[in-house]
Amino acid sequence: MSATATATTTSLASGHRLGGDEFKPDQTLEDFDGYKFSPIREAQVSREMVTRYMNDMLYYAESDVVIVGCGSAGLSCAWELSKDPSLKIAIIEQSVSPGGGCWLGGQLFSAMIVRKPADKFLDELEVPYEEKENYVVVKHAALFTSTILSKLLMRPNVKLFNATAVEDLIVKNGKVSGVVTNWTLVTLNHNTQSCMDPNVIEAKVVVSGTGHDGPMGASGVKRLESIGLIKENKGMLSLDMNAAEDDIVRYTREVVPGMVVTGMELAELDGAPRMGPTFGAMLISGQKAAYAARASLAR
Ligand code: AHZ
Repeated sequence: MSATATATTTSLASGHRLGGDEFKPDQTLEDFDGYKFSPIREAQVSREMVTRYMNDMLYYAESDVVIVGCGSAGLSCAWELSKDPSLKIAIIEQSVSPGGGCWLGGQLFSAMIVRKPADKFLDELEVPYEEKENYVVVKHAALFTSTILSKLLMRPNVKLFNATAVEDLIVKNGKVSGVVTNWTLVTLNHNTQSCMDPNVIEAKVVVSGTGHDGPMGASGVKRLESIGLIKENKGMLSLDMNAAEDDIVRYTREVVPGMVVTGMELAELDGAPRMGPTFGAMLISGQKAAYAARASLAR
């Protein structure tokens, strides 16, 4: 055994705390012998899952806010909105894994840079970081994403529908009034089948946070352009961290009645530069989008 491994074993055996739980030095491998689970019927498992999902679909068919895209901007918006327990918030994420680009800090590197004063948002979530003069460094972007996700999903007024894509918007009299959804695997296979109609969720406000252009990205503002509700998407500009982060927060707004846009989708709409791997603007744009959504709800 290496010197390092010995040192670790010693510190654990002397009662080192692991993830808040007390390490039990007297527990042994043999304690797992004969481990037996309580009995269950297969149909029971199925019913537990199906009833919950279907009840959620019934309940959220009319939501106060639908957030499209569960990246760092969408997540931050959902967190801010979820503080009001009277709001019913549905998050629609096309991927199986929520979090968008925020599982890594950039170019497959782990650390996440957040420029001040957005560190206050991390404080609120109790995400630890290393302090620098003008910015902070979270040791892994996944630490931010998993923390905000776990706190958000514990809130009773939030439902995440993942593996579900928003295919279109509901628009009535020039106001965005909800979204058209489908299982992502169905959305990806429309051209291989004859007809697979979607589902709908009505919403008083839609927040679109689908990121910059890509296979699904910027889908909200692209749809607004194709149905003539906005004139054009200017397209994301090349990288300038200092300009980009301030721009994204400044541009965060209700773009057309009933639809707020947040995060990098705004760079496509307004022709803002990209910022690359600095995340402060996503967090604060998400927060600001929550305030814009609340203002729209109050009208
Ligand atoms: O899967 C997408 C991702 O999780 C999801 N999404 C996109 N289209 C969707 C649709 N229906 C449902 N039609 C959809 N979900 O939206 C999420 C977007 O997350 P993101 O991390 O790509 O965007 P963001 O704006 O939250 O964060 C951008 C982070 C970036 S990109 C960047 C640069 O390129 O310079 N810099 C930063 C900080």
